[in-house]
Amino acid sequence: MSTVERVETPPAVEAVELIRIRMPLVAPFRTSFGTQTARDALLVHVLAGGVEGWGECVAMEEPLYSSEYVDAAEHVITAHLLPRLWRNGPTDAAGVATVLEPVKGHRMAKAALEMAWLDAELRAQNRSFAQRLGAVTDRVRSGVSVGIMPDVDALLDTVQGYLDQGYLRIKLKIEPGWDVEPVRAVRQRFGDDLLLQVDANTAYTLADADHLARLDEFGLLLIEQPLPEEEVLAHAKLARRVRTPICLDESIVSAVVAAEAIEMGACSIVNIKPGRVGGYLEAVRIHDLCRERGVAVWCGGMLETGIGRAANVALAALPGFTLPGDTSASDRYFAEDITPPFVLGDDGCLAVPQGPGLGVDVLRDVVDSLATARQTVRPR
Ligand code: NPQ
Ligand code: MG
Repeated sequence: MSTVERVETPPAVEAVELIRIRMPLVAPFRTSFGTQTARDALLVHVLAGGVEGWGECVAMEEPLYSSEYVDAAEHVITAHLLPRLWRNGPTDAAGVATVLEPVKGHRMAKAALEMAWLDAELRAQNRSFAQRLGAVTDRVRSGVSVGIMPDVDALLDTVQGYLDQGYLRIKLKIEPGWDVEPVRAVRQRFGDDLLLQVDANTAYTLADADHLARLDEFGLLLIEQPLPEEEVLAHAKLARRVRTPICLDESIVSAVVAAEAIEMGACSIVNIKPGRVGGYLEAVRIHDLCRERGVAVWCGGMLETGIGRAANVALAALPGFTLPGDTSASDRYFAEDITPPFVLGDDGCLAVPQGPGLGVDVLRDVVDSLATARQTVRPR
């Protein structure tokens, strides 16, 4: 058979295993929406014509970051998304989002399926995520997200520890009552050259504009998602009242919203999280449109296991990712990961996996030891 212009029939997915795992965090992680001590993750394992693929759903145990949560994601996958995919017949990874388009929202659930389909497809084609997404580098600069601490001394010790490890950028989680003082303390202790930014996870209102402008004197790279998810226009109004660049996270749920937010002047930087926007392919579209408009992007993090981390690192290797991401090493969060761990290099970078698909081996015995529930879904 000729290989020229051959239209390959995508491999039919014959089974989808949904595995819930509980991974303890190395330390509690406090944000403006709560304190997390463990990661309850949902893994998607697809089997298709002798190849396998892995996906990870980034929804949290509780709907505190966004409206999605892991039990709901698992339910919509089994009750709505997989039945649509089975009914449609075999589709390639690029077609998953199209088939699932009639279902509103549930982007983290959709992203997990598309990711598993992509991994299977790429493993079959002997191509990497990095190649498929358009990576232009084999190492990505890494930052770290630092939780709200009991006091400033504990914060300074924690930041010192991360800088000793080689992280290139520090992001402080903030909330009303924990903002100007910790930022001032970190700036004073570590100097003006430290790449420093803050993330409020929607904890403020537009009435706090004058207070947030007090952060201007500290030369922050950006302030991330100060206002509620739906308040895109309010971010544009805030942007005219502070000098620190506004970066959106929670608000950016699609390429369409990203384009509108930029046009409105609501953000000059975008945090790209593939789960939040419905998958890696939509994430690439957001990267592309931001790049066309001169808007810097960086790769966010959702405390991914090595599966999601591998794909994030591949994405962060695209040319528009000009700021260090929350692509931290595995040991920032977990003592034991379900893949060989991502380790921070002496240059403060993580290596982009180059093997087929995600390019990481899933340690099945570790997955099994952490599993709290599992089910296998087949077409019927
Ligand atoms: C953010 N991530 O950028 C998120 C928020 C976040 C690295 O700061 C469990 C699962 C706990 C997902 C805590 C970082 C979490 C989580 C925070 C996501 O806004
Ligand atoms: Mg954020």
